[in-house]
Amino acid sequence: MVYTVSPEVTPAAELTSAAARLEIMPGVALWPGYFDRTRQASLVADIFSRALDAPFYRPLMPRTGKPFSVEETNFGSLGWVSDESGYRYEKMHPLTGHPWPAMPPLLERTWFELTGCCAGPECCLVNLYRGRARMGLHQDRDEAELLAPVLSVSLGDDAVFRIGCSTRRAPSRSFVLRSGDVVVFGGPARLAFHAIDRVLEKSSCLVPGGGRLNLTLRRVARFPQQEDARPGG
Ligand code: MD6
Ligand code: FE
Repeated sequence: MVYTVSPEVTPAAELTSAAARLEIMPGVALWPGYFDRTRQASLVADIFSRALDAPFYRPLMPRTGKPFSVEETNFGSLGWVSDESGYRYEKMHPLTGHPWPAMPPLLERTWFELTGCCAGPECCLVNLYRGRARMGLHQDRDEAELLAPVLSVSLGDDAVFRIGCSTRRAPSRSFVLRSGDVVVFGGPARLAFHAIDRVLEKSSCLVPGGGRLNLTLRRVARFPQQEDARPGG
């Protein structure tokens, strides 16, 4: 199946301040300022309120057990976790033992608008970057459904996002992700290595206490068998 980030999908006017869709490279689309300032502020408030039941924590690296510099939590039926035994999806928060809070409806709606998928994401990973936190070069590859793209929303401080291709040492390119930006990547870029090399501290005052939030929405389980559950279907 040939995957495309559907160009005919235009965001609902009431959700957005800008509808421009830029193709960064094949399979990687960026909507700069997709969420306006009001939506950004309400998303941040919503995230911290949901996180009262699922506190941010520092996951541990597989094998070494070294803590991430980023703090994380999740929303949705499955959360992405990491510890000495590896990366995986779990139904419960590792510290509270409770199910993750529900996915914010605005994010779920954005998923359907921008990905063209008919099946929703089970996971919203929330990354909180404070101080000099960063994220090393990685692939998102713990999902069973690699036909589904990954959608990410940036809030707060600007960050330098680097993306290459599916081999770690291939050349990469960098661009700045700003508050309100949405990135969707899939198809030929679904397994591209990517990183947050640095966050430009105090470039925004959106996040209480400073820093940057990133929300990464992922479809984890295989799509239902109908053709129309697939991207662009
Ligand atoms: C971040 N983002 O922006 C980390 N992964 O903080 C990701 O790791 C990411 O932005 C898959 C797709 C889009 C992303
Ligand atoms: Fe990622």
